[in-house]
Amino acid sequence: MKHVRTIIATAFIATAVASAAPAWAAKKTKLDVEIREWNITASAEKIPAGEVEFTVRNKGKEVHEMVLMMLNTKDPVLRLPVDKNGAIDEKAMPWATIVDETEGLEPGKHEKKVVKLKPGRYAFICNMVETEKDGSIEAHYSKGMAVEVNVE
Ligand SMILES: [Cu+2]
Repeated sequence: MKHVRTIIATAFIATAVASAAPAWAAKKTKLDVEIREWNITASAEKIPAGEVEFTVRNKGKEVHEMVLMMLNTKDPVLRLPVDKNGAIDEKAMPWATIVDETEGLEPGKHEKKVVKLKPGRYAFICNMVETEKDGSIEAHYSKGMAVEVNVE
């Protein structure tokens, strides 16, 4: 009888510990994302699912933005469908879901965000479109501003 009681007590403790600190919430993954003309780099290609604290730094000379999207396509991140300007139409992209967005990040500035990510393929993209003095249209995405990060 004594033996059975010990087993029940141990099981109860194990359950209490597990619910207080589930493994996926125990640690926050940190990811550094640097944006500049004309690329984006991330400090890791693969990160674990769960809470991710990412810091976006504008290391360039122009204003940039950062759109974090989950991809439902196998297309390479620099070969996603674009509109006539070479930008991604964020209102018509059945192949992706926006997770987070940082707009108008000035040169030298940074922004920190915390998101919860489930496993999948993600892309950090600068989708800014500017009209130059000569009237030409510059789409930052088409100039190379995207990077892939896989969440496992
Ligand atoms: Cu940009």
